Amino acid sequence: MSANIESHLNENRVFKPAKDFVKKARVQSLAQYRTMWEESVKRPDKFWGREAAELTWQTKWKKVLDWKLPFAKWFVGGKLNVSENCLDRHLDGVRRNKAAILWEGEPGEKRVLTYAQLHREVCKFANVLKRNRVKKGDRVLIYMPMIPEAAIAMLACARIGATHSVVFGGFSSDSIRDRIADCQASLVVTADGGYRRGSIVPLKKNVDDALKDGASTIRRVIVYRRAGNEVAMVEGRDVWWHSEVEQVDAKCPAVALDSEHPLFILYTSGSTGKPKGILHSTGGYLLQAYATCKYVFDLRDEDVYWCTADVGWVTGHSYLVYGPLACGATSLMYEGAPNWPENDRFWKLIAEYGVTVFYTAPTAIRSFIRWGDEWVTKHDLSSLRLLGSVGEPINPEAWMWYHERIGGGRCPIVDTWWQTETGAIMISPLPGATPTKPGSATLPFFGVDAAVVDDEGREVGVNQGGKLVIRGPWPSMLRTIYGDKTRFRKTYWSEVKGCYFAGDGARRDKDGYFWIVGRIDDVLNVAGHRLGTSEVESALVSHPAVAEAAVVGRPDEIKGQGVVAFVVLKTGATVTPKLRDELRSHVGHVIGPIAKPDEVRITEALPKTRSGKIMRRLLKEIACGKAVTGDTTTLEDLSILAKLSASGE
Ligand code: 7RM
Repeated sequence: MSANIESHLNENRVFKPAKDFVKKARVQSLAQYRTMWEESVKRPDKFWGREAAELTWQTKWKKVLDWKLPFAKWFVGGKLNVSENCLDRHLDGVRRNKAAILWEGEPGEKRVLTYAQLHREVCKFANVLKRNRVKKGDRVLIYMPMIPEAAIAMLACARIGATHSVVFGGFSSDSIRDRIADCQASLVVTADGGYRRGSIVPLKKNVDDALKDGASTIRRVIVYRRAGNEVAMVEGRDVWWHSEVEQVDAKCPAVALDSEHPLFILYTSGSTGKPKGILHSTGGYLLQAYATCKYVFDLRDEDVYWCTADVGWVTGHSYLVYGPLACGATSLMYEGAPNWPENDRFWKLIAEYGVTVFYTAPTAIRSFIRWGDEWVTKHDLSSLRLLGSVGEPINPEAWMWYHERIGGGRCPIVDTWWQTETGAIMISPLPGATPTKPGSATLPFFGVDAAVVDDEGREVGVNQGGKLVIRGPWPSMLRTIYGDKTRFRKTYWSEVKGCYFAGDGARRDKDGYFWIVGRIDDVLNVAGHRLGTSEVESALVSHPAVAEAAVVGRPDEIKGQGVVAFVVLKTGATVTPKLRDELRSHVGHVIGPIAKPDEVRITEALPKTRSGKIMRRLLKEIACGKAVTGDTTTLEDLSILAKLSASGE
């Protein structure tokens, strides 16, 4: 944490929003931002009430906020439907035949869905869900490639009040099985396969494997034909999307749902082995997804907006599907990898579709830098007017490259800090108002009272490191961990009294700007993906040869963090050259390829304190190839240190 703070402390460049950008922006000065922010925090009922009036409500709310720490209810008594807000309300005017989704498959196919067409497809699929006995409140698991049908399935659930849980297509069958068991889903929506770097990801097969022990709550699997790969259909359980859709009509009313009705559950890693089911609501969630799209991306009807996140992550939920559609925007969706068939696929897409607002992750930016500028300069990127970053701290070097090479020096960059739990952007510049500094997420969004505090909850001084907390509720906050209120309270609302804490460290500079350092708990951030160290550890110990494992992160130039595993084998297990690879693929199999350790170190023992706690600080230093420093007096067996340092082959 301290090393990171120091490297940022020398960063003092400031970039003011350009005059022509300011002229058209919704918020045009820092002073205007501050006035609005003051009101939003002091009078949330007034601020959010005004914003919420821009959405369509079937019944107006009676009270904006009901807060009994840690449980918030927003827009009490209000009724609305998310799919109606994303679709129906755009159909009466000029947006009716405007492109809602521009889609390109990895192999190169193109599709355009206007708001009217998307509405029709969503209504039909909502009727398919109903036909398959999905009712309001039921959970539906979605395991799809990046195709419009992923969004259609989500919106169809929202239309009838079913709660969806999207599982990222890169997760394994074990992950699917665990999530189904946790949320007791009754139906799965999937595809035969999806394209990634030229090969087909066997999605349906992974679903079959997840369901093969027969003990599942799943009654029905709906399969969309995308890649044409061969799949086995289980009689009585599996049906084709296409034949189902032929049997329903295209009218389906949007059910009026309580503002607090659960819209979705999204699983994310925490500091224990079991991912948490983060539960989001209807009214508050939609409102903040909408308001952040409006103010942070300053979206216009004429924009072509592109968020590169997968729908399986929260960024895909809020900024590929719900936020932009609620704004009536045109959103580009691309199925595949950035380096397929070549390293310039993203720049080709931007030039071809005239993308104006581009939102991606620092890890992607660092890969682009490594691939070389020649891939970028070949393409005309002059359509771009605004750039965004999310997922991890963006280092000033990557920020500057993004600004100069992609933004041509003219596009503001919005570095947006938020989490699966927060549902929507929490700290970010407003592009026409906030002067930016490379590497800083700058200032809190409206209604967000963020602070950096010490262990006792006292605000720390200028440029001092501490815990990032949010003082009080915000509309799109998680409502609970599905099925575990105790864990919800303990994880997020007990670390710092009266505040929300979700594991990041930060400092504020003399201008009050936030500089997020990254996780200070046992969660890693590998290429923008959250990964619990204990999740990887339990995957490792589920291998027959492993007795014990400890997993730590180490800095990685491209991925931000890499995974290093220290493994103690069971007596009798032999170290063969293949074992390290086998353990890596085992983790890939149990969790998904993103969790595969970069390095597996086989060791005789792990460094522990006398009370038996693994000394992760030592392991981190060893994993980074550093000399072990600091206090080792609590270490039980000092001879372990020498052996550990030698464990890297
Ligand atoms: C949206 C998302 C959340 C964690 C969070 C941080 C890190 C995300 C930034 C960032 C610094 C940013 N949800 N993080 N954005 N750190 N600056 N702009 O990523 O639940 O998957 O991850 O990601 O550590 O706690 S997430």
